[in-house]
Amino acid sequence: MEPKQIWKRRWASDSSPILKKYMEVVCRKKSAVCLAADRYKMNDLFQLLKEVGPYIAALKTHVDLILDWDKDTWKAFCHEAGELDLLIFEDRKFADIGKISKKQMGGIYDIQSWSDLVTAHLISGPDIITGIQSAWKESARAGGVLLLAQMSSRGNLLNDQYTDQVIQLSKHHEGVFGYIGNGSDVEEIKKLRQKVGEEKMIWTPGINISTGDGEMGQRYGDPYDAIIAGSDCIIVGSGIHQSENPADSAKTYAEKSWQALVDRA
Ligand code: 6AU
Repeated sequence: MEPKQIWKRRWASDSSPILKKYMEVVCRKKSAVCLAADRYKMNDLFQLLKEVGPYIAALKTHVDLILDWDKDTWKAFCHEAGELDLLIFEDRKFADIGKISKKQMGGIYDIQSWSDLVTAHLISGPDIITGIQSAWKESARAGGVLLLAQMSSRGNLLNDQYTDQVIQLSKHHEGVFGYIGNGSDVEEIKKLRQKVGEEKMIWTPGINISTGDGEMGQRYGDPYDAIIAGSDCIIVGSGIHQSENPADSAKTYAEKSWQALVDRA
């Protein structure tokens, strides 16, 4: 199936190059899986990427979790990810004022030079989107912001009213790629899709084939159900990287995600 059949209005809208790139990668690889690569050593990350890379459409990093990080090794890692036809998504959860968030896209990690996507909270107001986008522009790169509209963790403070405000303030901003939604609850995803409409992405963490509660207040929902409810990408961490065979698990999540996209179309 082609992106335009799967995503209809999201494909047809005159959207950012990153949005189109994501939809094309998903169709090429038949996977709407983003791996949350929460490993802490470069060797472990290289190993995971090698095993799982063919079955995922995006790689989500927390660059500041890596104990032996250095610039050159990271550059090589990003190059390998690029060779595997992936989007690189730094889950930085920016939250400061626009000009500081712009600076935080640089700094030691220089996120603006290698990321395709980043996460941000809208708590400081919409200038954060402008700040992040201007950092990418300075690096002559295109990128997209995923705003946290909901969260998967127990007791989080992102209530319905907050979600509404995030969407109202940002829905028409071309620098916004889409929203993070709560993958552990199909009703929440459906509500979010209604509020967001058809033009922006919804990506959902809190996904595991073993649904229920995870560690430290994390909650999990089913991969297939999340996409049917309106998610465009399932973000899976421990379900893949802590399984006995990460490649087999990634393949299973990829198949479920693709089947759900086809069934939803
Ligand atoms: O599958 P897990 O629970 O091992 O990993 C989930 C990943 C982690 C979190 O930092 C991230 O998803 N996450 C996010 C994101 C992507 O922004 C938001 C949220 O509400 N819940 C959540 O778990 O790397």
